[in-house]
Amino acid sequence: MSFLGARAPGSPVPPGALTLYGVPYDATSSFRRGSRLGPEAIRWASESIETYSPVLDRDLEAVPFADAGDIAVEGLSPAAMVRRVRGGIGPGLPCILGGEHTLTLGAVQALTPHHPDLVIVQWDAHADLRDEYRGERIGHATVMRRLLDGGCPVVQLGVRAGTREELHIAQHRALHCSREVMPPRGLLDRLAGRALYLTIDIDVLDPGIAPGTGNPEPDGATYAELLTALGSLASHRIVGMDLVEVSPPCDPTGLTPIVAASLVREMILLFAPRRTDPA
Ligand SMILES: [Mn+2]
Repeated sequence: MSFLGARAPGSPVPPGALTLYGVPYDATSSFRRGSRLGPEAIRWASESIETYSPVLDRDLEAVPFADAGDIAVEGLSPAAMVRRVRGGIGPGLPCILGGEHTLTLGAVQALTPHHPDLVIVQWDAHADLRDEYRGERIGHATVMRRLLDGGCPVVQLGVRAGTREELHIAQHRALHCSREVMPPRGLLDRLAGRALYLTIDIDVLDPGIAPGTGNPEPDGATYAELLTALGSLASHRIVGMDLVEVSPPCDPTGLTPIVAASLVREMILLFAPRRTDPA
């Protein structure tokens, strides 16, 4: 099954088109697993929503994009999964459906050779800045620390949970870290022209909207707040993005994959090259 509106498998898309990938992996999830089922649930839920976004006044029908299916990661160690993701991303604008947050490492490693000035913009309830977690250095709780240690500038938005040490590191080493989901004006100006990778942990949203995630935190953002924040980067240079930590079994109502599918639609409509764009 492909995401709503994706070109049929095998049919050509223009060079540079957005391509969706699933990474069904949750081996390091610490509390409630199930995000390996996220990509398929998001694709399935996408059938229940419209291709048209009234907020953006744009339609997926006008955006040529592909769904490359899932990257085969079952049974791999976290390090091997990261390598598989790094090798599995082709040309064009990747948009990855998780799966646990660890996959962001592989995506960023695939992009940095082409975009050495890459900046990570993260929406997440958690800082994910631990040096290690349960003896592992590669995992969903350490992913942003590995990126930071690797020299990637990181912007953190919507962060409202972490250890004292993590939040200290965020304040001193991140380009920006705030509880707010909206990037401040000055930061938007600083990011203009830079290659940006957007990573959205679904838990940045309030658990009342998106309970289906491994580590829900109260007092999160509304859907509209997140959408407005994403929209603030609509004119920036986005070279990759992901939506992670959707864990369908944690949400018996089935709401979370539908919210996630809506969000993916808006991400595509905001950031994918459009057919009407001048060549
Ligand atoms: Mn998180």
